[in-house]
Amino acid sequence: PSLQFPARLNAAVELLDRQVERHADRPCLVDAHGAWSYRELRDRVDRIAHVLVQELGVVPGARVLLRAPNRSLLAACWLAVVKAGAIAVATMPLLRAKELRTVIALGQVTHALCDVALADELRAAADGGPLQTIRCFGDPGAADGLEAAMARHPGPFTAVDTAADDLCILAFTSGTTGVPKGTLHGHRDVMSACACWPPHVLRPVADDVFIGSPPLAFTFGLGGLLLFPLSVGASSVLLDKAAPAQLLEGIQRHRATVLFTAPTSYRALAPQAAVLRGGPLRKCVSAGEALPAATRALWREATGLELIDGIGATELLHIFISADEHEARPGATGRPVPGYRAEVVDDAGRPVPAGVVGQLRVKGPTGCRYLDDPRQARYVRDGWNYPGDAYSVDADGYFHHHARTDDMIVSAGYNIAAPEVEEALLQHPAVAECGVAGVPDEERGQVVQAWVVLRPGQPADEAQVRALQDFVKQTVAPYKYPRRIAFVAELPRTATGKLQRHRLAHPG
Ligand code: 3UK
Repeated sequence: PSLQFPARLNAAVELLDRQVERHADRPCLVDAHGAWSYRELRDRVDRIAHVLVQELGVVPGARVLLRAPNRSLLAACWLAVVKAGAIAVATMPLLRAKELRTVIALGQVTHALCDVALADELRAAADGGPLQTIRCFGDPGAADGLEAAMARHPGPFTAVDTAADDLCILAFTSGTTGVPKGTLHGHRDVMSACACWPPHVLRPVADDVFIGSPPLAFTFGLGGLLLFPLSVGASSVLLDKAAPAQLLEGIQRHRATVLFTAPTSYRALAPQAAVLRGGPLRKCVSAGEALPAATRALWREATGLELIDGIGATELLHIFISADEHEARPGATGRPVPGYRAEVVDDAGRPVPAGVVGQLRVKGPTGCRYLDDPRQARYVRDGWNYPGDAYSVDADGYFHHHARTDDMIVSAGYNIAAPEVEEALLQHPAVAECGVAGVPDEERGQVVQAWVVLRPGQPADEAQVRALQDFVKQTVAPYKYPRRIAFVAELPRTATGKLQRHRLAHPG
């Protein structure tokens, strides 16, 4: 990919203003409040940018927190912050005051644009910290709201003249374990992400209609539902709620062609997804967690579509190993995306032979700087990012995910990857969802335990336990079978929908 960008670069200008020059009246964003063309989105963005600069005193480099469910106005706020040369700190709607307080303090956040329905938690979090100015939206009648302020500022906003490496994103990792890391990205990173995975793997066109579940505050959603559709002049449907039922309804109603969601969501959708067969939906992207081969098969059987798997990370902005629908191999994530190098190395940093499990490391145009963090030295070495995953590479150069490094169970001297045991259980028809983790054991150090959500009507009894254990023993090496199984109603997940395996044994 060509990754040559001018020294002065503003991602909002590249992604939005350039498209307005080409197709001002094409559909751009759709949400529950209506549809905006590219021209209409730019009009909203420019009004918000005026409000930020003239009324709220936002200066280049200021950190502006954003907090709302997915909707067009949130996307406009994000673009306005970037156009004004400031740094967007988008936060997951599910975050509570305690977590927001950490984001505000670590990120030195001074301003916020917030959905009025989510403002109480933010006000509580702001108390006593650097965040001085909160402007709410979502209540168009409010005299002091963002919409009223936007009405006072018609007319174009001249983008702040930013350097390509000026920062525009501060994003926090999902933190399946431990304190989230703050990752920083610049305007060039945003444009590089748009130049690598989308044209080489997804290959979207201007007529595509994007839809999906990840929040815009998660860079998976930011790329998939805003940056990538804008970069090709396509349109995007933003759902404020994207549980399987709403997602399925949205795909049909808006005739979506490109879908972004996580493996658990594909698994939950699959039983009703046959209605999509033969329809306009043509590309389905799975990321955020390892894609079990069983889920890939369920989706193919229901819809006739082969999932596009890709591993991305907040610190790398978006997907860096992936395979398109023609090159996909069950059980593998794919190969490095053009523009990226990926390797699997041992503890001394030496590449391991084919088939051997080691640490994944990645180098590419979107590798990040971290917000001041003592862990920086562990996660970035010699320009390589170490996202914390155990991988192997096969003879054809396909990368196979084994586990997050924290999700390796060591039992009686064996290394057991929790996702591999989950994958085996998911092939059993009684299992809706499951999570696997190691629990302490006198004799073996750790033993494998599974927490299983059964499909409706399945008995949660001893016979079921034995049936599942036998099934795993026949599917993978018998020493990996879950010696303990607990039946539960739901599994602990992060705000981005990832399974928190460390919380399985210690809920709450
Ligand atoms: C895991 C995967 C196996 C992996 C993300 C797409 O998930 C994203 O970012 P996060 O910072 O988490 C990164 C970690 O998640 N992971 C993600 N995708 C896969 N594991 N197969 C996959 N396909 O442990 C990785 O280190 O929350 C995903 C785009 C942007 C993103 N930020």
